[in-house]
Amino acid sequence: MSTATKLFEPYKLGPITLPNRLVMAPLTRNRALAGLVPNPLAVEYYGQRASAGLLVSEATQVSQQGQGYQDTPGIYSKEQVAGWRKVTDRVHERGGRIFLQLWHVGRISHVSLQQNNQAPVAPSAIRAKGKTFVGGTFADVSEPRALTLDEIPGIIESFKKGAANAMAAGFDGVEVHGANGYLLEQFAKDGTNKRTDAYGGSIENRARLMLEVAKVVAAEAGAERTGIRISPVTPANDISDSNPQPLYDTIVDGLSALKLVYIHVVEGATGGPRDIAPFDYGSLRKRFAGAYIANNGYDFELANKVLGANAADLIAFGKPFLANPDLVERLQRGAPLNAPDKATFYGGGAKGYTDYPVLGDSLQAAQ
Ligand code: 8OZ
Repeated sequence: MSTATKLFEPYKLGPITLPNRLVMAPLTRNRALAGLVPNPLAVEYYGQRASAGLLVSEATQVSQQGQGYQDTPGIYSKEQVAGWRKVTDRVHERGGRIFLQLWHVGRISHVSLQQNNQAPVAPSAIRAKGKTFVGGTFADVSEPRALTLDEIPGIIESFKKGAANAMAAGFDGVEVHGANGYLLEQFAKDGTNKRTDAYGGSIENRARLMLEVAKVVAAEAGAERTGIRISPVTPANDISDSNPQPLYDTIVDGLSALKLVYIHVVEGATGGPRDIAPFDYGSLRKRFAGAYIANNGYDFELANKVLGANAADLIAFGKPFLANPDLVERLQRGAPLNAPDKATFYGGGAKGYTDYPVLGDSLQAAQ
């Protein structure tokens, strides 16, 4: 336990000083209320976790079209902005910092979530093998339709508006969701993108939408307050690419040129094995001028090892933060961690959301 750790050292992320290197990863919780407005319980949930170096919100759709699961919050209506404002106020009162994750699911959706039961949109009309949670149950995702070239500016605009709304709601910055098989990754990877226009074919063309979105979001929020999440080799949501290394080398070169403040990299299969496919993450770190946030299956030991080797600047923890509001303190003290309860990850109320105990609680309970 006496191993030196950088985990609790401060880090300067653009204009913001983080008190430690722990990031709370974005976590989908499906508890938004009518109008897809953040639940008042979300105020408590994020506030409880304010000791993280940086919180990243759950994935938040930039438009109705961008929604793919029931009860996920949005950032496109006045009511949603007002709901998020309560979250950011609470996090700031508790001394924390929070970015909002901007999301468009693309083909990972269901007609019942779309305006007039229309088909979800995608780079190409290829249905994903997979399910989404909708109407209280798991259903096959719907057959998507291919976006026309003249619809693409509207997609970019929806991310721009989402970034403006997030900043109006008091977020410290935004993270573009470019990972886990959703729209921007569907354009980037060749298993889902069969287009023959400027957004398909070559690596440059497939990277185009992610980079154009990153550019407008950075112009809106400030590049020094804009990060992006990517997952070069994940198979999540039936995504695949025949040659991810040059694709992501190119994407990260583009992101570095845009001066984004961080890349948040899901290493391996999202929520699964880290070694699912060979990939040189060091190449991304070398190419990118800003911070490298490493994610996926990290524990205290691996975090120390990777920070110690200077292979990452920050480490994002998902399930450990979900189940341990005081994760920073627990790791500092070498205290045991609460186990996450899968049954309450998605949907529901306070149970499994705001009722995970902090260290003082368990001491009291033991007395
Ligand atoms: C779990 C369930 C639904 C969505 C992601 C936004 O994987 C998600 C997600 C995770 O990025």
